[in-house]
Amino acid sequence: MAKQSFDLPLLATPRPSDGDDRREVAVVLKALMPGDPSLNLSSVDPVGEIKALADTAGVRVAGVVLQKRNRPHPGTYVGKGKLEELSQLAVKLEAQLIIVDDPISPGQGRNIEERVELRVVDRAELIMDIFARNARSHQAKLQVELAQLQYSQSRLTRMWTHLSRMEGGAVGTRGPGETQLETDRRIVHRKISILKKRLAGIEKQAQTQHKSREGSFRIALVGYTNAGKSTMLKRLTGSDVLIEDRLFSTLDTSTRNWALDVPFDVLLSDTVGFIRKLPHGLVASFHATLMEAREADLLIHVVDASSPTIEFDMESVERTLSRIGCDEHSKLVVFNKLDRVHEDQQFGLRHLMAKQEHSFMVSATDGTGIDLVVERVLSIAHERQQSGSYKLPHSRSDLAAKLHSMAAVDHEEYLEDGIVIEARFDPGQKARWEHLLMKAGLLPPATD
Ligand SMILES: Nc1nc2c(ncn2[C@@H]2O[C@H](COP(=O)(O)OP(=O)(O)OP(=O)(O)O)[C@@H](O)[C@H]2O)c(=O)[nH]1
Ligand SMILES: [Mg+2]
Repeated sequence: MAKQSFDLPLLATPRPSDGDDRREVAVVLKALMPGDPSLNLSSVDPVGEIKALADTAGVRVAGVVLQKRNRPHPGTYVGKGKLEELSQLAVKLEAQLIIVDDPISPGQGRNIEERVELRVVDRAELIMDIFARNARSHQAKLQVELAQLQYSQSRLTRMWTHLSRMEGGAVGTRGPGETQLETDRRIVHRKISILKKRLAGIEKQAQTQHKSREGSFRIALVGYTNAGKSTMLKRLTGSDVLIEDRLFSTLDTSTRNWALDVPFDVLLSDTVGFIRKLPHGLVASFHATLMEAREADLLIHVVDASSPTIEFDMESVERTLSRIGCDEHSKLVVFNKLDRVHEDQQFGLRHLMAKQEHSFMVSATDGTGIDLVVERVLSIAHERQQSGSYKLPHSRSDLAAKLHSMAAVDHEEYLEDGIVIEARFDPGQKARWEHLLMKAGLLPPATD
C-alpha cells in the first residue's frame, strides 16, 4: 500500500532566539562565483548576508567554508576535497546543519548530505523558513506554504527516483500500483491546487478593496530588505508599523493614508523587501502583495545608502521590479540612512544619485531630507490631477450633474447647442467619467 500522507517541511516551529545556547549550530558552505559583491569589494563580507539570514532564522553560524569557482559543481556544488574539509569542520564545531548560500539542486543537496552526514538547507529554503516564521496574516501564511510546496514539488522527482515501483500494480496505472513518487506528487499537487484556490479567493477580496481605492493617488515603498521602508512609512504617515534591524520583518503589505494637502486621498503602502537570489516561487506566490507595487501610481525605491553592497542591492531591486512588471512606473529613489553614511562612501553615493532622474538623500529615523521628498510627491500628485473640457447636450443635465459629483468644476458655460464644462479630476476619475460618456454615446468629447 502506498504511503498516503506526505509530511512536508511546512511552517517552521519557533526557535530559540539570539544569545540562546540552544540555537542550532551551522556551517555555511559557499561557492564564490563571478558577480558576487565580495569579489569586487574587499570591504564586503562574502557571507555577511547569509549569516544575517541564518541569524534571523534563529541559527548560529559557527564556521564557513568557501571555494572560488566559475560555476557550481553539477553534482556536489563544490569540489569533493572541499566537502571533505566541510565535513571535518562540521565535526569539529559540533554543527547540526549545513547552510548552502545558493539555491541548489536536489541532487547536489543529497550528495552533500551523504558526504557530511548532516541536514543541508539551501538559501531558498532558509529564506522560505524565515518567511514562514514571520508571516502574520492568513494570506502571507498561505503564500509561504504554497512557495514551500512548489519548491518541494520540484525536488520530489529526484527524491524518489531511486525507489522501485510499488508492489502489486501495473506500470503506469493510478491507485495501489503507483510509485511512491507518483503518490506524493499527486498529494502535493492537490495541496497546491487547494492553496491556489484559497489564495485566489483572498485576492478577489483584495481586488474589491483595490477598486474602492480608485480615485486615490497610490504610492508603494519598495526596496531591498532592511533598507528602511517601514521606517519611511512611519516617518511619512505617523503610523505605527513593525520596524526591526532584521531581514524580512515585513511580510504583509500595509497601506496607510498619507495626509497630504491635495484634494484626494493619498495612500502609501509598505511592501515585502527584495533580496539577491530570491527564490522564484516566492516572488510568484507573493503576487497579491506585489500587485500593490504594480498598481501604484508612484514607486518610492528606498535604498540603504550605508550598505557596502549598495549598487548590488539596487540592481537586484531593479531586476525584481522588472520581473514583476514595474519597469515603466514613475519612481523616486530615496537614499536612506544618511546618518550612517561614512565619508568614504559619499563620493560613490553622489555618483549613484547622479544616475537617477529623481533621487533624494534622507534619514528616515531623524527626519533629514524628508521634506524634499514630500514636496516632490506633492508636485507629482498635483500633476496627476487631470483636467478636461466637455460639451454636453442640454437634454443630458443628468450627465452634467454627474460630472459635478465626480470632479471639481472650474468653468461652466451655457451655449445654444449645449453646456461646456471644464473640470479637474482626481487620479483615475477622468477615465471613469469618459467611460460613462462613451456609454451614453457621447464620445469623443466635444472639446478637450
Ligand atoms: N541609522 C538609521 N537607521 C535606520 C534608518 N531608517 C531605518 N533604519 C533602521 O534600519 C532597520 C530596518 O528598518 P525597517 O524600516 O524595518 O526596514 P524595512 O525596509 O522595512 O525592512 P524589511 O521589512 O525587513 O524588509 C531598523 O533597525 C531601522 O531602525 C535611518 O535613516 N538611519
Ligand atoms: Mg519592513
